[in-house]
Formats: sequence, C-alpha cells, structure tokens
Amino acid sequence: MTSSEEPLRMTRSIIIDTDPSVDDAVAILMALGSAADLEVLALTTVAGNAPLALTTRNALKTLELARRVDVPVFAGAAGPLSGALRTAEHVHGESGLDGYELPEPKVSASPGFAPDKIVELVMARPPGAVTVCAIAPLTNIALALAQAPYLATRLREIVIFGGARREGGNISPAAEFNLFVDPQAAHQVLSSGAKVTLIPLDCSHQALTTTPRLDALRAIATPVAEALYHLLTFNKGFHERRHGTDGAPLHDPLTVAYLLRPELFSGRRIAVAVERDSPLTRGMSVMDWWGVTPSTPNAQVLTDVDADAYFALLFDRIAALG
Ligand SMILES: [Ca+2]
Repeated sequence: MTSSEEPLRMTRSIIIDTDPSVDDAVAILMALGSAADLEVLALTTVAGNAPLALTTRNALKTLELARRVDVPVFAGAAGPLSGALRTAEHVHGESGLDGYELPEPKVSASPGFAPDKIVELVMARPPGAVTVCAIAPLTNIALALAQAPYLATRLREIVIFGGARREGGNISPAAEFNLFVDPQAAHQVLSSGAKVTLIPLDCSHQALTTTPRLDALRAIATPVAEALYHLLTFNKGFHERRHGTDGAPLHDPLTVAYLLRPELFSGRRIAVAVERDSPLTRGMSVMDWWGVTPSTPNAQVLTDVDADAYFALLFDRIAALG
C-alpha cells in the first residue's frame, strides 16, 4: 500500500497557499477546526485578491482570530510569473477583507520565501505525507515545482480551487480569478505530473451563502462565527447587488471540504489545459470532459457538490474552534 492509498481517516498534513479575502479566511478556519483530520503546517501567501502585503496581513489576522498564531505564515510571490498583477478589491474591499474589524496581528510573517518553504516542509516529511491546498493564483506552487520538480511526486496531492467547466468566468467572461491572475503558473502546475484535484466555479456556484445559512452560522454564537457572519454578509451584498442572488458563492473552503469528505463531490479525471496567450480568453480552463483529444488526463475535476452537506460540515468545524 502506498501512502496515497492509506485510510481516509489518517491525519493529513497540509500547506494552505492563500490570498486571503473572506473565503480564504473561512477555508483556513475550517481547516484549523478540523484538527483530528488535518494538521496545518503553514500558510503561504501570494498576491491575488489583494497585494501581497495585505494578503499576508489578512492571513495573520485570521490566525489571530482563531488564536492559532503558532501556525507559521510565509510570504511568497508579489505578482504573477509574468505580466502585471490583477487584484479584486472591487469585490473584497480595500483591505481584501472588509466587513468586520478582525484583531490586529500580534505576530509577523516568518522569515523565508514561501516557495522555498513549501519545498522544505514537503521534503522534511515522508513521501506522500503533505497535501497542498491551493486557494489563490498558483504562482508560489509553480515556483516551488520549478525549483524542485521532484516535489510533484513527493506531494500526496494538490487540491486547487480554480477554473470553470460550464460556468464561464468570474473575472472575465472566460476565466475564473485564480487561473486568470497567473495562467502560466496554472499551466505549469497542471503539467507537473503532480496528482491534482481541481474544484472549479461549477461547484462554488452551487454553494451560496444564503440568508438561512448565514443565520445558522451566526447561531453558533462564538467570536469566530460572529466575525465570519459579518465578513460573509459584506461579501454577500456585493453578489446580491450585482447578480440578484440570495448569497455569494463560497469558493475556497470547498478544497478543505473535499479533503474531509470527498464523497460530497463528483466529477471526472480529465485533461485540463489553461489558455495563456489570447487576451480574450486568458486563464480559461479548457476541459476535455468528453475525451475528444489524445491528451492524458492530468486532473480530477469536481463539478458537483452536495451544498447543504458542505455548509453543515463547515459550520460543524467552525463551531469546533470554540
Ligand atoms: Ca483565495
């Protein structure tokens, strides 16, 4: 039995690569509330939803909220592998995490460059021990794999929130934000040979932060739940004004939910390519769902989720934080 086939209940060691706005913060807190299942080795930050200084600060604030400043934060890439950085303050506010005053971080990021630290952390553990939970543009992961190509087979899995099959895009008509910001990095990660699971917009657009769900969150009545209630209410407002929906898609925590309860998801193992050149479709994930090319499948793509079970699991883990 190889380590990738070990029983599901084994604690997984994870590195969360993140650009915190609110859904990243929820994902981080969900992982920290799942101590019996997941050991969070580090948060590695990257520019994305906001510039790097802000995403790093927001990661530290999230740990402060959870009273888990023992988890190290390593800052990584300040922009994509090539070209200018595109951020999303129009969605998340100027801080990247508007809607509630989180506690000021009392600790700083740890010294070291995130891609170097990813390599170090993975190599310090046995083969197949570490999973990367990638919920941001994939710049740090691509840099780590470029520096240490053997990482691809050393990792247990890379679980990515990104791309879209049928849902078009959320930053351009064709592209999901994480892949749009650094399509070259996404291409490199998808062609690295690593075991990749990709959770696209198709899942998160089934998982909206509706009023009854946010009421259930607030009813947990802990400081963490109260903070998330306000942050998610701010986020919900943007989507309601723009799309008229009750609630916003809750993207990033889907990766943590998949690690905890993969049976909540369904999809296919297929070939995925990322458009890197066309200005019209930059960052588009081109998914060979019907196997019409000779390309070898390089990712497990999950396109459906049991949304009620996802939110129930999330709230259970947020409540566990106390
Ligand atoms: Ca994110």
